[in-house]
Amino acid sequence: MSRVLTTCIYCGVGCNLYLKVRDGRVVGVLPSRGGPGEGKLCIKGWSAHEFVHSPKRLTKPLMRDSQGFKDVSWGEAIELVARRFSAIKEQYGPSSLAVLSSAKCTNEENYVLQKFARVVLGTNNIDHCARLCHASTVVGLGATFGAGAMTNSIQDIEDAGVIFVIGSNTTEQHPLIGRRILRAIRERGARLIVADPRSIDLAEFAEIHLQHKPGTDVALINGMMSVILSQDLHDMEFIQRRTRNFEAMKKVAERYPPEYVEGITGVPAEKISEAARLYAKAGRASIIYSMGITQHTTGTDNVVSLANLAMMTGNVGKKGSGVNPLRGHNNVQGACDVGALPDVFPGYQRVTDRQAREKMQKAWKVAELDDKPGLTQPEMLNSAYNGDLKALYIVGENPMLSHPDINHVRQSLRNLEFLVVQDVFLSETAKLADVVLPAASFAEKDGTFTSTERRVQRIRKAIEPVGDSKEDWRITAEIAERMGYKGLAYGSAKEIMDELASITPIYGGISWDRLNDGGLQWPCWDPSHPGTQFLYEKDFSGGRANFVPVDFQSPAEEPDEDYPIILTTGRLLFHFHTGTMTRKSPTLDAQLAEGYVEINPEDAESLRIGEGEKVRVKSRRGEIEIKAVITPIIPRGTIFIPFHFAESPANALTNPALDPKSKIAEVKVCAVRIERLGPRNA
Ligand SMILES: Nc1nc2c(c(=O)[nH]1)N[C@H]1C(S)=C(S)[C@@H](COP(=O)(O)OP(=O)(O)OC[C@H]3O[C@@H](n4cnc5c(=O)[nH]c(N)nc54)[C@H](O)[C@@H]3O)O[C@H]1N2
Ligand SMILES: Nc1nc2c(c(=O)[nH]1)N[C@H]1C(S)=C(S)[C@@H](COP(=O)(O)OP(=O)(O)OC[C@H]3O[C@@H](n4cnc5c(=O)[nH]c(N)nc54)[C@H](O)[C@@H]3O)O[C@H]1N2
Ligand code: SF4
Ligand SMILES: [Mo]
Repeated sequence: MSRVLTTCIYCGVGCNLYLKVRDGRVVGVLPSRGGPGEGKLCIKGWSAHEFVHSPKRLTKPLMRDSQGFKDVSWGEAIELVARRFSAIKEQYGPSSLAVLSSAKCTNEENYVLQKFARVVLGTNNIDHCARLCHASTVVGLGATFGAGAMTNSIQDIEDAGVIFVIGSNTTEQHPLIGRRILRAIRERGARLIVADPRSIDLAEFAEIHLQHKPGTDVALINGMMSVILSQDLHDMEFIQRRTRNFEAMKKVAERYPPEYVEGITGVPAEKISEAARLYAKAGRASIIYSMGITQHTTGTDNVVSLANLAMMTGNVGKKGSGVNPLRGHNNVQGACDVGALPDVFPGYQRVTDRQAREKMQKAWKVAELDDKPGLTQPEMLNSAYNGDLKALYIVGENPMLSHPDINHVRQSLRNLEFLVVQDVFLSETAKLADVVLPAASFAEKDGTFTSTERRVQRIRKAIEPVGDSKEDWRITAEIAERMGYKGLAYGSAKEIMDELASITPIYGGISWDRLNDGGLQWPCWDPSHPGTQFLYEKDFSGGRANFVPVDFQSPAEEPDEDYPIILTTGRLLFHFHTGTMTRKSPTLDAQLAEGYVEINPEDAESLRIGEGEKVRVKSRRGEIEIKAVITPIIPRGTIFIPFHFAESPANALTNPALDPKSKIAEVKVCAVRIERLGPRNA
């Protein structure tokens, strides 16, 4: 038996683990003492190997004919993909093609894919699931501080006097960060504020639980700021020395006294004041947030509000403080960093900036690069729906379950002339493809992931690719070569990182040799730079940080007579997203094998719904049948459905309405109704 040190494939915490290997198979996992998990793993980490040898793994390329899918050789598959991409590019132009990249894949693979889109297809039409996740963080923290990433580090949480968790179910979704929060409370006397419409586990440990109505976060935060201003708890020294635009902020915040905010959020005014005082007097206060904040039509405004709150109290640029978006996928931070976004090259260098383009043209040895930002994910689907987008290359994403309004997604994907899906499993999306390409999993390749705390860490190949599957970057490179471009013919993933680092200033000092001892946190400017534990100690990206005052706006869809209940959606501990991997893990599947809807006991009583009964949930976009779980975790008038289960897909119901600033969809609020199916179906 041998063991290979690598990084967990599931969430953005980035725990280190060993894969135990026997006879060319991964047979188990052991935690590593190093890394953010400190020798511990959550149940997903402990079972991270279980999907690898699933009999359902894709092992051969598939091609669709009139009978359905048939196995084909790599040669045939690559030849067809290259020929069709080239023909569509020739006939309709580069912007008729698009690429969805993957936050499950390595930095090296995402780098290759964005280079493929830009250089070989000739378009900036590249995006990935960060659009559905932290697009509003990238825009909101970009506008206030300068960079859309955690300002501080995981270890920093334990230096905070007060921890303010808002819209993050940390103990289920980032369990090894949840553990730090609990340890900070228990061992260091940290005090906890939780703002979440649901009574999540962390709420039990909170001194104050602000249980506001979904979609009212801007009002809530403005309310806290109005208290801070009226009680003179703001940090005038910090404001004057390090920020701009305070007066405008003050004017807006003052319009939100807590009594007024109570009417919008449903949170008692006194609780809002108490939370404001606790946060402002902490000395060191850390804000931790995630999807409860970002996935709204006001997602950018929500993020900006948290930055405003932190600036007003001087809680940025020092240990134990900051505004900390918990990034979700194992490598969603990295996929953004290396340019799998339609408006930026690697390292957030803008495609509209001539100097940046010239630099990339030189590095990539091409005469010209597209100077217009490409399509975002929802724009790609709409463009396919309208018939403008003709071909889509989807790598490691499952929009048929993960995007809002999946009836629309299905029609859009069906409308394409050519769909290629590259995955480790035949996902709901792959089932619609013309060609399916089998990818090697994290256990079968080398590379790096960048965790939520900007830490670039190694993954290491433990076994040979399962079946005929190949590393994602090799597949992309073969398509490129077949299309006549040799610039992706790298010898190894390490070689890709060297090129990436050479043109990405924040990764400038990163090389594989330096990553063996715990990884490096960006910005890491040069080979002697030690990496950066927390941002903005001296300067913000633009010198000073900006207050951006924002007013409260209601969600796009509110309950009414026809659809009287608010639906919010999200995740559970045991499953990851669309379940492609976790539902193939016997350990995780045994914990929970079926989806459900959380309904408050009083709502259940008035609707005469019993525990475990199947109900129908309907929105303006679709309907599903799902088991009822009656629980006081969820407040009256709201229901919660996890989006993990294909049999009861939450995204058949959700609203695709977008935040105009970041194009993130409002999957955290829409209006629905519940119907009984009657005793026969119970
Ligand atoms: N087990 C597990 N872990 C995961 C994932 C997974 O699928 N499974 N996915 C990973 C990914 S990609 C991500 S992005 C993260 C997401 O991690 P989280 O954001 O923590 O997960 P969610 O369940 O989407 O939502 C978090 C909380 O938002 C609350 N909420 C709902 N509406 C509102 C609102 O209007 N305002 C506020 N303040 N809160 C609201 C919900 O009650 C919920 O408790 O998790 C990562 N980790
Ligand atoms: N209603 C609702 N919808 C949501 C959300 C919500 O809170 N509510 N959250 C949104 C968020 S935050 C996110 S991040 C998205 C996630 O949306 P997706 O990223 O689309 O969901 P996943 O199921 O994680 O899909 C990842 C795919 O990658 C495949 N894969 C794994 N490893 C590899 C590999 O090495 N190579 C390749 N090629 N493929 C691989 C998996 O089999 C899987 O099919 O969902 C979003 N959708
Ligand atoms: S906390 Fe996240 S990174 Fe750590 S073991 Fe669990 S899923 Fe993996
Ligand atoms: Mo996410």
